[in-house]
Amino acid sequence: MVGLRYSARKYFILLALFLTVIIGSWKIGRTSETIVFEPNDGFSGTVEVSRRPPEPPTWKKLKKWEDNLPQHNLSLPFPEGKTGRYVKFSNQIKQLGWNNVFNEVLMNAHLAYVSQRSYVFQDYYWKTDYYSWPASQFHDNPPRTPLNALISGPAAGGPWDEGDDAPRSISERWFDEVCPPNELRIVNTREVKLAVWNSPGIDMLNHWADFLRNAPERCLEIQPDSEHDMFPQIFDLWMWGSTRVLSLWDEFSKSPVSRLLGTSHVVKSAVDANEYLFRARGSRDPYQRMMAIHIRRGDYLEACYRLAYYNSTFYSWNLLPQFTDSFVVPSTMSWNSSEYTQFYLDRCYPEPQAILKKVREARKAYVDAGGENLDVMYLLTNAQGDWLAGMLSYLKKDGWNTIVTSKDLELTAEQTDVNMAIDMEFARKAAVFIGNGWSSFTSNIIHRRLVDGKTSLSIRLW
Ligand SMILES: Nc1nc2c(ncn2[C@@H]2O[C@H](COP(=O)(O)OP(=O)(O)OP(=O)(O)O)[C@@H](O)[C@H]2O)c(=O)[nH]1
Ligand SMILES: *[C@@H]1O[C@H](CO)[C@@H](O)[C@H](O)[C@H]1NC(C)=O
Ligand SMILES: *[C@@H]1O[C@H](CO)[C@@H](O)[C@H](O)[C@H]1NC(C)=O
Ligand SMILES: *[C@@H]1O[C@H](CO)[C@@H](O)[C@H](O)[C@H]1NC(C)=O
Repeated sequence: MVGLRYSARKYFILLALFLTVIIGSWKIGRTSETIVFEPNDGFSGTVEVSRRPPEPPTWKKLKKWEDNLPQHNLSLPFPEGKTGRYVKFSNQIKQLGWNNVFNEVLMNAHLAYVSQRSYVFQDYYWKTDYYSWPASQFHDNPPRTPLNALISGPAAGGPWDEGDDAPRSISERWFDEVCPPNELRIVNTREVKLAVWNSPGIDMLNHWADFLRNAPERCLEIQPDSEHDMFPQIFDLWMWGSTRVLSLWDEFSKSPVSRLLGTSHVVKSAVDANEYLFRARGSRDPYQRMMAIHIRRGDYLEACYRLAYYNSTFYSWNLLPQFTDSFVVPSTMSWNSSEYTQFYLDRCYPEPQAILKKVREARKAYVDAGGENLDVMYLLTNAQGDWLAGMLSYLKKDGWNTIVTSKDLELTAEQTDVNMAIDMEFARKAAVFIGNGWSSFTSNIIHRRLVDGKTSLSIRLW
């Protein structure tokens, strides 16, 4: 078909972007050798063996709960039930870090919402390296976590606003019931995507929404064009890793998908169980006095070198212009010089003195603007042993009376499974948050903070 293949020039640009983004956010380059040399650091999100419950959870009850959602009922009137309109995005990215998946889940759910179709939610499929238990203990390969363990809200089947008659999201298991093969239209992304493959995010959204709204079939399944498109997502990594995403912010941040996004019951239970750690000094609301800092370590050093080599910008919402800590390389620095690379490392992989400096500056700016004094610190990290001990002693000297890290949490098997979402929840609630501009983990925390109404002054980037 004419126009299907990208022209050679476009392909070249795509390839350059591919390298940028892959290395920036995906770390597909992490080889088994890296893991052998850095047995702990290779597994950034996972809980150390000594802290990990012996068996991974089966999620039996939660799966049953999902199966029993009230919208899983053929008798419901339009736009739900057997006459309802549905869209399943089978091109959604799988087996990557949770946060690369999470931003796409939310944006697809918003797309389904504006298209007046029920969004089909799916389990989170782990990138096996990141799972907290070894392959010998997997219940499924790759391991899967029900979406409702990680989040709650309309994207995961929760209710819309009162009075909003949009169809609720359904599970992929229910999709097979309500959309039998003879009523299903399969759409390959190539049929729709090419027209907007390099457009501002908002144009991609509107183009797909028109298509999904106008398609007469009740049941649509979007399948990936894996043959021609390296990232066959609707909102793909080219978009998340560039300023094209920003045109979506206004609409997306006001969407009920964002406003009604909630914390899962599993995450909430872990926050409740561990919150006492932050009350060492008996304060009423520890979050009002809390700064949360996201420090990527271990494998991230390698990633930061590559981010510099490929001139990577910040990721997604970290690019929003209202933040004071934007990242612009001075034009006087020449690419791939040691000065240029160091400029990236200072921001991407800050050393303890730089971390302290930023923490002081962020605290001062917050207090000067009328914020409460901050003396509770939550340090979210994949850093190990010695490095962390050193960092903690510096912070203590700097007047942080209560310091808690990811390693201090006590978690059940279910909570261990979703440990990244628990860290993100503490970072969401803290008065001030400092994150890593290249990280999707940071970007999704920022999304929630802004939707919660937190100020841009309370959101800092190394
Ligand atoms: N608990 C916890 N997990 C983390 C932290 N930083 C990174 N991770 C996890 O480390 C794992 C590997 O990260 P990535 O593949 O990079 O995943 P990601 O969630 O998309 O995030 P980014 O790398 O930040 O873009 C993921 O499961 C992350 O959620 C942290 O501070 N705390
Ligand atoms: C399914 O929906 C119908 C119509 O609203 C309702 O009468 C019925 O009780 C529902 N079934 C279940 C199991 O909730
Ligand atoms: C990064 O920038 C330099 C200098 O502008 C350029 O030569 C190089 O091709 C760029 N690399 C990528 C992957 O865009
Ligand atoms: C970039 O810098 C590194 C380290 O100095 C060097 O080994 C490499 O050859 C350089 N690459 C290019 C394309 O200049």
